Amino acid sequence: MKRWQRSPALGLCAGLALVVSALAPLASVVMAATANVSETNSLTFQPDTIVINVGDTVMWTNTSTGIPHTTTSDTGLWDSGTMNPGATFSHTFTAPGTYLYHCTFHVNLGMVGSIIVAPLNSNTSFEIDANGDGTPDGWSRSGLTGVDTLVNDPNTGSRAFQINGSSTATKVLFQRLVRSGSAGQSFTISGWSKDTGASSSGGSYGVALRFENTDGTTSIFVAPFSKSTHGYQRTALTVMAPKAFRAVSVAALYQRQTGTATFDDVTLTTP
Ligand SMILES: [Ca+2]
Ligand SMILES: [Ca+2]
Repeated sequence: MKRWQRSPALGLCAGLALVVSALAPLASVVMAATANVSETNSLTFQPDTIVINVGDTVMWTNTSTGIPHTTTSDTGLWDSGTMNPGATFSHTFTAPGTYLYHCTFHVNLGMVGSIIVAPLNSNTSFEIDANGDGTPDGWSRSGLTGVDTLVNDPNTGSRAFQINGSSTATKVLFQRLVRSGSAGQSFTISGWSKDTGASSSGGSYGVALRFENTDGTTSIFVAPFSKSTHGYQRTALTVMAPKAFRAVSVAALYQRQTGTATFDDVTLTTP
């Protein structure tokens, strides 16, 4: 396992964060993906269930030869109105969740569909610990000890992950995704944390994104939390990959700190 504390880039977090801030406005020119759904002669959406990422767009096209359709959100989020053959309608999804929809004309004949808008990583709210070992399933430890564990916390769901500061350790709960890409690709990291006793003179405290670059180097970016006692606060940062990469990790980071930090909803998405 690669160990975060050996990364030469980690000490440069503050500087990198400044660089990221300068780059962030460029993220808006990076195109998100578009997923296509057909409205068919057989009174179906094809495919009827799709999984996309935050920021992606779904485009519906009436591919039938003579049947009007609609794409209409069950909750009123969007409504195409009547779409004749050849017509298209698009909607961009900006928040994770499951979105159900239907065709107004044929809902009683079963013409329904669903869009699942997913973060890139899993178990983001730390709710799942099927083996009961105190580590949220799908997440890995670096620098953590037995005192760093899941705790009962109602921020989102019923669990959050608590890290106790150490003046000498870089403590990281991370999830690694084997996902390659090129320089300039954008990701957004976000998360929530509350803290008791963090020190302004301590190390980094935040949600981190780490690229394993194809040239063997690593690049680390941190969306910081306040280094002080505070209730739940949210942090988020959009980052452009500085180099071609072969994997990315998202992490809760508590480096050479005092006190206790509790993390929840640590997510990696495409903006
Ligand atoms: Ca939670
Ligand atoms: Ca577990």
